[in-house]
Order: sequence, then C-alpha cells, then structure tokens
Amino acid sequence: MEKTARPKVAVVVFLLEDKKVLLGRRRSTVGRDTFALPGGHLEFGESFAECAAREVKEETGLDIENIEFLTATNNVVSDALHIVAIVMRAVPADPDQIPQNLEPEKCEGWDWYDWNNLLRPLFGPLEAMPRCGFDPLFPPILA
Ligand code: 8DG
Ligand code: MG
Ligand code: MG
Repeated sequence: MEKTARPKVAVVVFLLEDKKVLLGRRRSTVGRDTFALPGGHLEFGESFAECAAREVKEETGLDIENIEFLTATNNVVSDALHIVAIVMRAVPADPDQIPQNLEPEKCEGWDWYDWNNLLRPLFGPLEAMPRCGFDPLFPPILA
C-alpha cells in the first residue's frame, strides 16, 4: 500500500419506513453478498445531507427527506481500505416510490427489511452497529 494512503469518507443512509430499513446485497468486491445500506463516497464540497440524497438517488432512484446525522464509525475494513463512515438517516419523500436497482453491477437489488429481524450476512461495518447497542430507529423520527 502507498505510504501516504489516507482514510476515505463515506456517507451511508438508514432509509426508514416504519420499522424497516432499505438494504441491498452487495456485488462489489468489498463485502460481496452481504446486505448493506445505500451510500458512497463524499465528494469535494458536499454536505453530508447532500451526499446522502445523491447516493440514495443514484443507487435506488428514491428521493429522501428529513435527513439527519446519526453517528460516525471508523471502519478499518482491510489493510488497503480504511473508511470513516458518516451515518445518516432519512425517510422516503414519497412512500409509494419503489426502489430501483440503478447500479446492478454493484448491488443485487434493494428491499425493505425489518430492523429487528434482519437477514444475514450483513456488511461487516453494519453488523458491528447493533452489536454496540446502536439503534437507527431511536429516537423516533418526528415527521
Ligand atoms: P461511489 O463510487 O458511489 O462514491 O461509491 P460506492 O461504490 O457507492 O461505495 P460503497 O462501497 O457503497 O460505499 C463506500 C464505503 O462505505 C464502503 O467501501 C464501505 C463504507 N460503508 C460502511 N458501511 C456501509 C454500508 O452499510 N453500506 C455501504 N454502501 N457502504 C458502507 O462502512
Ligand atoms: Mg454504494
Ligand atoms: Mg454509490
């Protein structure tokens, strides 16, 4: 690895509908076949909320609102990948909008999953969050 390598910043989004979260099974090399949140890398000059809205739109076609910062996690994924993940939450702007799989090379498809009864395996950094007592549903969103 290059000596001057630095961590990257990603923004990931808990998109909530009642007690369900939007997850997609990854096709990317990192975390292949695991369920993960929509999200991606922060671009130069972007706010966290702008990045959250852009990544969700690019990956699922959904428009989001009530975008809030939840927490940040420091993810040393491998020797070559160190990501600071900014964790946001939001709700769909239109509950009738259906998520589309707009980046099929990176994801098998998006669907809503009960946060309290998740399918596994989850993507490593995501799996670690509930183990640490983190709950994206709390406090409840005041819409
Ligand atoms: P981009 O080119 O659109 O910017 O990136 P991407 O292809 O959408 O990136 P990604 O792998 O989906 O997300 C970037 C990084 O975010 C990923 O390498 C690891 C980190 N990350 C976490 N937790 C999660 C998560 O739950 N979902 C996603 N998608 N990424 C996560 O630490
Ligand atoms: Mg992504
Ligand atoms: Mg992306």
